[in-house]
Amino acid sequence: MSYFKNMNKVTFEGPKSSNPFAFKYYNPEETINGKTMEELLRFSVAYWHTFVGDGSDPFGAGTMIREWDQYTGMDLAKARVEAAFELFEKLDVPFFCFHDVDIAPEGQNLRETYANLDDIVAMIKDYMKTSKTKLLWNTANMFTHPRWLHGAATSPNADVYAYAAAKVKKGLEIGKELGAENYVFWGGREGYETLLNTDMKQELDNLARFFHMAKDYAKEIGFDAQFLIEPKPKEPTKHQYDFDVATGLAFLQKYDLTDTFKFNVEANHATLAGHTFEHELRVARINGMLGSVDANQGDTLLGWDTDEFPTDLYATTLAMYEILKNGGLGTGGLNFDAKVKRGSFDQEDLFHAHIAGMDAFAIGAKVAQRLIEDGVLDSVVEDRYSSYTKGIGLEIVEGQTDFHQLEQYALELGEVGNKSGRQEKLKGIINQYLLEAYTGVYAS
Ligand code: XLS
Ligand code: NI
Ligand code: NI
Repeated sequence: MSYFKNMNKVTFEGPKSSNPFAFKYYNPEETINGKTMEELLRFSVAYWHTFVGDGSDPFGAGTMIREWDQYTGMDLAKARVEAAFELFEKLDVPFFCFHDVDIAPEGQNLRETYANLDDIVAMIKDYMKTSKTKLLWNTANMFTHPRWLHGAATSPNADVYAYAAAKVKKGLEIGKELGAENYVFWGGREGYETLLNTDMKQELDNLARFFHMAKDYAKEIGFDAQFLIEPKPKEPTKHQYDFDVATGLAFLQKYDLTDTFKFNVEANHATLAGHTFEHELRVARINGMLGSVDANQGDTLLGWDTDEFPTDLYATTLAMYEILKNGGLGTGGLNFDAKVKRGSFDQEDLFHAHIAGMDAFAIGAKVAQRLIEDGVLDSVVEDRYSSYTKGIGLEIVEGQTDFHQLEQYALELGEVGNKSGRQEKLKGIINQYLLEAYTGVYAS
């Protein structure tokens, strides 16, 4: 059965096209710094938002009109797989991602849940034989069901902890079965509401033990996917332990897990942490820990995870700047952890949203590559830090100074001179590069 009958395969038509169902900037075959856009951007569809999300919010019921919703239970799960692979093919995306509960309903008990998963995983595996779309990552949902109300691997209840371990064990087996390139841990309720009833040290120690056991089990079954932590500062718990990349990194360092994990950086989570998207990417990159990206955007006027499709070209440009400087994303990708707005309830809106997101990152990638090629920011940074390439600066960098020597040097200085940081000039230049992209200079 076809779920998107009126849709054809989306192809690249270029910036002059007025066909709403064509890519204007994302040309999978075009190369950027030696890689095709398809290889560089590694787009992924998020199963939960696109095939499960119904548009409900705290004030109202679901709004989405989805043909597969004529079914329930396992029939619905199967219909979603059919719809998913049809959409993947029509959008020509190389990857997808899911939580266990997105693909199959939970049963009365864990054994039944496993059986449901086994059925659907077999069906997905079958589809993957003829589809080019691969699994970027899977994960376990350990936040929706009431059993997780106090957390999963940080729950005060050891039975819940064991249940969580079983879910992740199964998830790792599924990842291996479907050839997942990464496995994600987003600490859905790994945090706390109040310190009055919380043993923070025990919860963090337990979380680290959990990650070590996951690592050991993946090794045992020969599942060599990259493990990823996805930081988020708040929501659903008031304080989440994986607050941001820097906090996550300190945790991984303390518990000897830096070799096992990298980060899955989500734009909207950066906003919630009071950072820019590029800040989080930069912290991950300079520490060799940038693994993958949840490509969405938040709304700075709203203090929650709105998970909008990414359309802000300034943000995608600065994000792609970090990704290109990182040499790409390795086994990671740009996963649209993004949902159509509640008022965009037609199935065709799923196409508009993904096309807009893919085009936004394609423009970002082209502009960022030009900024790098022209050394626009590098030359400024190089000049700005040039005092460390000679004289006293070089001695500082080479570790040849101490406070006595620096004091002597400072006493002889009189007053110091500084140079302008020129940030407005740089922002103007970035706008100029972006406008060149709009006017089609980068169209081919
Ligand atoms: C929620 C997270 C979630 C993860 C996967 O805010 O972004 O969707 O990406 O569990
Ligand atoms: Ni996410
Ligand atoms: Ni999120």
